[in-house]
Amino acid sequence: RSIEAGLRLAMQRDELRLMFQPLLGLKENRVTCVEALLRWDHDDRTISPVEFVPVAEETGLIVPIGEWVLHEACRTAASWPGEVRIAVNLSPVQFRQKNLVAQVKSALLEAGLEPTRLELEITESLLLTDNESTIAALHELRGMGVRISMDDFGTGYSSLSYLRSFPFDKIKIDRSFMRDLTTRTDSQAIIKAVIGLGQSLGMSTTAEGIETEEQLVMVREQGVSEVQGFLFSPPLKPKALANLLHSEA
Ligand code: G
Ligand code: G
Ligand code: MN
Ligand code: NA
Repeated sequence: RSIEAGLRLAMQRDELRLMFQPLLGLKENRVTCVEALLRWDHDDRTISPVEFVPVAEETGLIVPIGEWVLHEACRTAASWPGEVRIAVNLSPVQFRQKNLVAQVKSALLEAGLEPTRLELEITESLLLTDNESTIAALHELRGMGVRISMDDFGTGYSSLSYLRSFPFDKIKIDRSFMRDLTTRTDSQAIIKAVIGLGQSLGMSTTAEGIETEEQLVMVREQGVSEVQGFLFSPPLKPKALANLLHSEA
């Protein structure tokens, strides 16, 4: 397939880059974390990860691509103010690599970034198997001080059993629950329940996809720790993000 062929060459041709979307800590009232979002500039257009990550997962190309993302994200974050964390999306396919923990350590070491400044986001788009090696890798990463987030919470088949099987630090509530937040009391009830669930499990909660002031007011009232969305900021180029962080500091 053409995506696969192009993707094989994308890295050597320098066609991959990262955008960075800041997350606002509500208690801190500052950027607490920034999510790295992959882009592929190919044939005069920018291709979204929604299009190519599934192909990269099928072909195994997500392994070298994901390793590049880790290094690039950590390198970029190393120049930010010290209290800002970087969040990197990991595919479950990367967890099948025996050396995932070594890859993470190497990215941190090369960048000179403290492990406590790294968050790894995992979705259940592909099943993360709760075998011993995955659990051991997650515990080893957390033991180093790396945080683990559950991304797109509430969209998969097994969100709740995921929370029981894996040691997460943060729950990111999927943006589909924000869309009708101001008109549907059931979405409000779900968000409230997820925040409570997080509290009892010792996990913080982030609301994704906050686009309006009204949505912000509601999730703030309900007690989320952090918000992400176009209201606060879209994904930014590295330079614009660095400017934002340094103007805040
Ligand atoms: O940035 P955008 O909204 O286009 O991202 C779409 C999806 O792609 C999101 O679900 C996001 O988690 C995923 N994604 C973005 N960057 C990466 C990445 O570096 N690795 C993986 N595995 N997924 C990513
Ligand atoms: O699945 P994940 O949460 O990693 O997806 C991140 C993606 O969500 C990014 O590609 C980003 O462009 C997108 N995104 C970020 N904020 C908003 C928002 O407020 N509204 C919508 N519709 N998408 C958003
Ligand atoms: Mn994410
Ligand atoms: Na998400």
